[in-house]
Formats: sequence, C-alpha cells, structure tokens
Amino acid sequence: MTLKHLGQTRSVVNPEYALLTPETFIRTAVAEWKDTACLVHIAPVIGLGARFSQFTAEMRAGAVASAPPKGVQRFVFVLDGEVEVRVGGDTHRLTEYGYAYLPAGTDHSIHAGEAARVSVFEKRFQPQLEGLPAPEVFVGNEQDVAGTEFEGDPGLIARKLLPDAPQFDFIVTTMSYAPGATLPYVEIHYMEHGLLMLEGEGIYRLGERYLQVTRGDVIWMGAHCPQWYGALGKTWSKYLLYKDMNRHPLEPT
Ligand code: UGY
Ligand code: MN
Repeated sequence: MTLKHLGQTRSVVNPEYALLTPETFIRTAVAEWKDTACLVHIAPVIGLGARFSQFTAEMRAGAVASAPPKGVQRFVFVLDGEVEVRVGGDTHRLTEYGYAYLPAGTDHSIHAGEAARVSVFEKRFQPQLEGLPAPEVFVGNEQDVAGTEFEGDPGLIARKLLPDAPQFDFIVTTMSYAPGATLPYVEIHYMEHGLLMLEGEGIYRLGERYLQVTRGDVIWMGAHCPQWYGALGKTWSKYLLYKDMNRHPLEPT
C-alpha cells in the first residue's frame, strides 16, 4: 500500500525516464477539451525533452473535444465508455479499446454522450523528406487486430494499431505478456516511448532500476533508456505503447 498521505509514491521522474503512478496524477483543463479533466502525463517539458505528449482525458457526459493546434497529429484510444469521432462527414463510434488516428490539419470533433475515458497521444507531424503523401485518418479496435509473436515467443504478442507505412512518423502498439513472459533482452534504442499499463502487473526495468508497475501506470522512456519488462501475477498483462518511427535520426522532430 502506498502511504500517499505521508508523502510516499511509486512515481519516479528523472532525465531519462519517468514512472508516473495514479496517486500523483493532477487534473487540469486543456482548451480543446470541453467538460473534460485532462491528466497530462508526458509533455516536451519533461526530462531531456519528449517530442510528443500523452494524456488521459476524462470526458464528462456531453463533453466535446476539437482538433489540436495546427501541425499536430492525434491518436485517441478508448479506455472506458464510448465516444464518437466526427471527421470529414463520417461518424466513427469507438467503444472500449477502439481507436482513431487523426492526421495533422484534420478538422474533427470527439463527442462523449455518456462519461468516457480516453488515452491520447499527440505529436507534431514530421513530413518525410521524399515528400510522401501525408497519412490518412485510420480507425480500428485493438481487439480486432491480429497479434504477432514478438521474437518468436508465443507468450509475448504485439499488435500494431497503425499501418506499418513510412508516411507515419510514430506507431502505437499493444504488447501482451503471459504471466512470466519477458522482453527477450534489455532494449536500448534512439526512439522514445510513452506507455500506459492497460492490464495486469509486472516489473519494468528502466535505466538501472527495477520498478513495480500495474494497471493505470504511465511510463515515459527517453531516447536510449535501457528498458525491459517481466510480467508477474496470474493473468496476462498488456500495455499501450507509443514509439516514434520512420524518420532519419539526424532530422529534427
Ligand atoms: O518495440 C519496442 O520498442 C518495444 N518492444 N519496447 C518496449 O516494449 N519497451
Ligand atoms: Mn522499446
């Protein structure tokens, strides 16, 4: 038990990574999200500077969100309840684990008839040097996405929620672990991550530390942060994972 009223927390923030646990979450208002409490977990002001933001939007019944600032892409993933995404004359109803990708400059709105909670990632779009066409609106549900074994392990299933195409400058996946399954080795890469624990629990190695993580926790991993996960408990664990992709490492993001 965390003795939060005595100043205890599992949260850790440093220049390379952050584990952010619910007892430290603060609700705030964000202009585009009406009747919504926003829990901004990750923003460029953190540590060595993330190039994206990650927040949870707690939408009250009747809440409406408008598009982010110019040049910014948005990915929304429904945690609880359902929302409607209205874009280009279409209405997409997203239920639990439903998601939508909205390219930069896409006029759209997100409506919650009843209270809903959504996880949001936003990133300023970095066009491809070759001038590929910009990515298009993409809608799906995580539960309909076929999984693939990560490095041949049937106990570790990756689901790519966005097309694996060079137009996209980030990808969002889910990683599902059987109890006892682990990442096969400590990963170190120049891409950064935002992570939300959706189900289950385990141990996350970040840098030199091994930290207990459970459903509802958020992690930021900066570029080159050593990372490894081992699933514990009796049920599968699953996390939602943002990663920048498909751009030259010398190009500014
Ligand atoms: O693909 C990845 O970067 C992923 N395996 N990383 C992670 O789960 N921390
Ligand atoms: Mn990784």
